[in-house]
Amino acid sequence: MLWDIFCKVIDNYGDMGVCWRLCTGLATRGERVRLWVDDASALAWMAPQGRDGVEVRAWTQPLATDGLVPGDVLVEAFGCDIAPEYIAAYAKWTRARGIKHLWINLEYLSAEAFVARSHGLRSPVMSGPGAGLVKHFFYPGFTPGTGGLLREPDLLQRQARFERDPWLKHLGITVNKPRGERLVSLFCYEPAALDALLLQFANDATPTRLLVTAGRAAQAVLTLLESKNRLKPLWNMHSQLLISYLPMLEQKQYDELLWACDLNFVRGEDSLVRAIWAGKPFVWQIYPQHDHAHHAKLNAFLDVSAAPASLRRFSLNWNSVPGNVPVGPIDRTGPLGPGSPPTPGESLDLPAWGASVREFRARLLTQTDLTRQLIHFCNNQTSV
Ligand code: TRH
Repeated sequence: MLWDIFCKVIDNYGDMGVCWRLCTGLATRGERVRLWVDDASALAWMAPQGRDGVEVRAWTQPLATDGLVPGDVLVEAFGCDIAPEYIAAYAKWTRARGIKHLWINLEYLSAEAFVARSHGLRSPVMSGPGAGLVKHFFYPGFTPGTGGLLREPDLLQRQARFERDPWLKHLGITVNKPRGERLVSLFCYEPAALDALLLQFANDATPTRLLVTAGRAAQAVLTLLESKNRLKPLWNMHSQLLISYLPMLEQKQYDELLWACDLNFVRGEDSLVRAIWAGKPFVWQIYPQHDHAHHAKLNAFLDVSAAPASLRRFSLNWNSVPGNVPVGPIDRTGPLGPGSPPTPGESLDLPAWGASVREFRARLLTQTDLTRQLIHFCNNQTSV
């Protein structure tokens, strides 16, 4: 089949990141894809080599549809409002040939209960150039009855072949093994608890090398360090925290970064899924929404992933969910009661966090991946 996938870049990298993974996943399974995107600039670092079977096209306004033969499947990523010119062309094309139309609305990922209820629902289009067509809602998810998660077929084999030391060397990162350095990746927005986290690492008995991803995470750390070093120059006096700044990585390299680290801080949507597949302890910063809808979404994820109590607390703090204290600085004595700062063992209990993510991952690996589910879903639709 030929797939037309529409993507509007709202902010950050997730819109592009998810769409690109879907495109390559479809191409891997022998499908042909056109990715229509209003701003393809991130692909220059995310996927500089492109991908056979995936054609990237500019989503111009208006969209030039002269001579365009529409695809078999139309995917609207994250309710991006597909160009009306394209919808008109698609409706005309499918009607003229009496062929079935397949219009998929790919939704955001959530662990909330509504996802399983809403996955696959039909929504007749009542007005505009697509009137008379039907959209299908496709919800990624973590439980049976949802659309599943993006996962490439050779993921486990690539992970098994991965060698951390040469990979780190290639990126110019040296880890002081005799010193027992812990490797931590940081991909975040501007969490209020960032200051406390840096302090926690600086005071920890285990030294930490923090690999800070390019963009907002690096900017947040640099801004903080500027004032920290000025106001409290001795905050990291034993150099227990060492910081390296990463360039923009290709998407595949970003995955490898997650495999290489002992602890990953991830954000948004796509890196969350990749952190699960990495099977390493991780902390998620959810994309903040103005109406605080992300609080329920975060709790639903912590529930479905059966996060240990210490990780749950740490995550709520990292996301500054009201009623919680920021992570660290560390109370090395007191029992952990409501509102008291986490003790170090509990706040960074990597063995427990690692065991829980591996268990969750094993459960998710039994699910059919999103791309296969989507192809199956489209093959089984009969409406014309
Ligand atoms: O960038 P994000 O915060 O994207 C967000 C979320 O998707 C959010 O749900 C959405 O509403 C908002 O965008 C618009 O985080 P996310 O989803 O993890 O996407 C990051 C992508 O960038 C992911 O595919 C990994 C990729 N990446 C690289 O390829 N190289 C890098 O160096 C880094 C740091 C990321």
